[in-house]
Amino acid sequence: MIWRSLIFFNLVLLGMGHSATMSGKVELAFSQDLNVRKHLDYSGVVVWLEPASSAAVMPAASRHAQMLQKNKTFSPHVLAITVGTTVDFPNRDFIFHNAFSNYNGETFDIGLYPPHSTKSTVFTRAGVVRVFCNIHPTMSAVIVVLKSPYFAVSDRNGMLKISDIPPGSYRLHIFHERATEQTLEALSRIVEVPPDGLQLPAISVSESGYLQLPHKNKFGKDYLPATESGGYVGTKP
Ligand SMILES: [Cu+2]
Repeated sequence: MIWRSLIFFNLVLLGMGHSATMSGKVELAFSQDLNVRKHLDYSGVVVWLEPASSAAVMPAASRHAQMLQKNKTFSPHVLAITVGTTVDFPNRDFIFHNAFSNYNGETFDIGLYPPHSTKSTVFTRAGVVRVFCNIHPTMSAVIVVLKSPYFAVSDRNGMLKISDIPPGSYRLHIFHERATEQTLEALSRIVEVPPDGLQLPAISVSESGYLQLPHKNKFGKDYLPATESGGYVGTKP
């Protein structure tokens, strides 16, 4: 009897329509990044939905994610997660790496760790976390920590898809690391997700007004030249 009620209850939940899908396509305009211009790489745009009414219940999403360190590159370069998610940073290189952030969002530092080991950190604050490696100035990544489980990151073609959305009214938000806050705010809008899903009109994200500044190491100082061999230890706070 209990089993029968449980099955019935689950069917009711399924019947409530947690199944709408929103698809879209983004492109990056006015980019100063040569790769974007030459290869039309539209990856790394984060799109997410927050219920327009604060009363709406947000289900818990996946609580574990991964950002690899491989070929002196963080992969993926842009990672979107929900608040409370643990991110593992496996080091798949033959050299030491670090990951830290001291810029807006959540600040963390997982220390210097050897090849083929891993370190993890939990992200408990919503916001944009810019991630760097304290010994390799060219390494950078972005972790976007969201309160909503309804998010997607665009692929190289700019395609994105968010599944299992309860139909309803949402505010759509967009983030891209090379777009200004004003640009991103102007792209935010209310969308209605009907039970049979939603195809967004194409979204163009302008990189106009973006200024790339060299970032500092974890002590807030400039990176030393050739820090590969022990520069980490030698860097004075
Ligand atoms: Cu590194």
